[in-house]
Amino acid sequence: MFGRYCINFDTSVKTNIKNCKQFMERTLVILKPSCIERNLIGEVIGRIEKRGLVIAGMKMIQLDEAVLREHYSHLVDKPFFPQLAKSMMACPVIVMCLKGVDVVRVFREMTGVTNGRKAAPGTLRGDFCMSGSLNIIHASDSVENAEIELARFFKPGEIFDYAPATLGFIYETDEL
Ligand code: FUP
Repeated sequence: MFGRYCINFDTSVKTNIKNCKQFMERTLVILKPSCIERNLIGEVIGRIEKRGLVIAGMKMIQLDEAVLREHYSHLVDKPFFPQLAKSMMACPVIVMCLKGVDVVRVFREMTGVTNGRKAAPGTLRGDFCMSGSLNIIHASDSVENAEIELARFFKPGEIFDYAPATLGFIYETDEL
């Protein structure tokens, strides 16, 4: 009787997940003070979960100027850097490691362009921001930078290698 409703779950999916290099792509996300202070944590995490991305690491930390000078080294000489650094230190932030197939590109697209006023509706910035600097999210812009940024914010052992049971319904086996 119940057999009729049993889902034919492919038991090889978990093995594929562990072994698949593609799946192991990771990205670093920061929920900025403008996200925390505006009570948008749940909105952002909800979209991450609903899209099917795996949260492999997550913690709250207080940023300081030294780490921001490193993280935004490409912007340190810009006139807006002091304001950017101040806004990033306004309260603790949440750093996350997300995993998924093509996750760097997928999450950049979910984030939207830098200026919230120009970000497309449907993106996180396009739905929740009106500012070019208070734009709620940081997302790594390349696979290479993602690994550098993850090493900056996470210690070994703070990122977990697990396979949520839902993955067999998020990806086909041959996508993993
Ligand atoms: P992004 O990858 O979209 O986060 O953008 P950038 O790395 O170019 O910029 C990092 C942060 O610097 C932005 F999120 C906001 C801030 N910024 C400004 O305040 N003014 C600018 O003109 C550009 C960036």
